[in-house]
Amino acid sequence: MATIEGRFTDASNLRIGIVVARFNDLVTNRLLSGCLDCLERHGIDTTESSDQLDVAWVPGSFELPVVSQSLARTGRYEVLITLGAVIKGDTPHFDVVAAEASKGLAAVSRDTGIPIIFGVLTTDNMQQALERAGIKSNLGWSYALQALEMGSLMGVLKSKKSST
Ligand code: INI
Repeated sequence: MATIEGRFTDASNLRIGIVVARFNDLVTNRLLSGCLDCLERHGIDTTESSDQLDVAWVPGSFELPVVSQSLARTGRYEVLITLGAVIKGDTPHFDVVAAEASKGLAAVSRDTGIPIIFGVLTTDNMQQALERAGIKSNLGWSYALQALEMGSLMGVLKSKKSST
């Protein structure tokens, strides 16, 4: 029996792309800083000159899928992280934006075979969003951990494929 799982300790070869929505950037900037903190503490070079990490900004969560698709198709990244905040109080088209972001990202991930971490908060109000972006805990940290696990897991799967 083979147990196939990712690790958190072999990040040195990973290349990660992060796509962040500017809409509600009070929240998304905090998610990004939690994310970068976690990646840095797990050995990812997060400096300006890093060739392990790229950060792309888009206007809102609706645009996350198309830019993720573009990045995924470069073949450069083992894993992508998307960060957004869709807040119900702000707009009646909350449901549209949230649904298009989630469906779009799932489709891109399936089509390209690149795992995409879904770091889009969907909340009833700004208070709830801020609580998840640092006031209580910072989910950006969790999204980074999930990216490390998935990036590593994809490497394990690739090595299994080439050894069969
Ligand atoms: N984008 C978000 O990321 N969060 C939101 O809460 C939001 N609201 O409320 O409208 C939002 N809208 C912008 C949308 O993502 C697009 O950027 C815009 O419609 C242009 O295509």
